[in-house]
Amino acid sequence: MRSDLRLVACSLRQAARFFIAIIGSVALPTTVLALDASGVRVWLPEGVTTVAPVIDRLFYVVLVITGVVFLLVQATLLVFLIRYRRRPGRAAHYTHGNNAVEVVWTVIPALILAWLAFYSQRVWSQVRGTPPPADLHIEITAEQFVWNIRYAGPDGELNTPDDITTINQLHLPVHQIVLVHLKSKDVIHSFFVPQFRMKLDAVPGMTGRLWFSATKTGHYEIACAELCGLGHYRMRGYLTIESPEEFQAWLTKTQAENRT
Ligand SMILES: [Cu+2]
Repeated sequence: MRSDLRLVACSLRQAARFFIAIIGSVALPTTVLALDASGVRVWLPEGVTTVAPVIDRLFYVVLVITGVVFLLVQATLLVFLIRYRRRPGRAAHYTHGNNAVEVVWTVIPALILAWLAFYSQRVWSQVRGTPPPADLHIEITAEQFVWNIRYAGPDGELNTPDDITTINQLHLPVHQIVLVHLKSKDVIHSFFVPQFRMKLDAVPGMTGRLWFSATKTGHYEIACAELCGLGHYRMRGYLTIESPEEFQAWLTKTQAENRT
């Protein structure tokens, strides 16, 4: 038992030394996070909704934890492979293992996973839980291979004769809470705007619900993130985030075009 412990301690020391040599790589996600926070894009595209920072933080926390565990496991494996390789004249050593070490490497990951479960649940309920009262309701119906977009007309109600409709052109006002009612006419599609950190399947027969508030004006692309047929690659929408005044002007113009 004591010799087992000494063996484990010695190998762990060696693994630690090896790990220190490659610890530079652990600093990578931290650097990426710091650069992202300072506005330099190295990995994820810019996040332009109110919930994007919380989603990104969760992503990087998971990345750092799994990155450290990955490096530790690989370093230990390498050290053991070299240190205990077959050598002439050295007999194999039989060991049943070490209960204390096994308890430690079971309890620590279990605690980390439980903490991550609670942490991600908090983020999930913020992003996909009950939406806050919306400033604007729109309906998006996916179809092979376009996005049909519907705004309420002057009566403020969706699915009435005065609705304003567009194809693939989604304009939204900045800093307003938008609630999307997402539908599909035919097969499963998926509404995806990477900069919004938003992705939701459009399932025939169901109405999905997605809310967000954009924090920056600009032009973005809506991708279909579900292989939905031969034309899937060209199922692309254009999203413009603009000031409320510009949005109103665009809506009025589109309404006039709908009538002609
Ligand atoms: Cu599609």
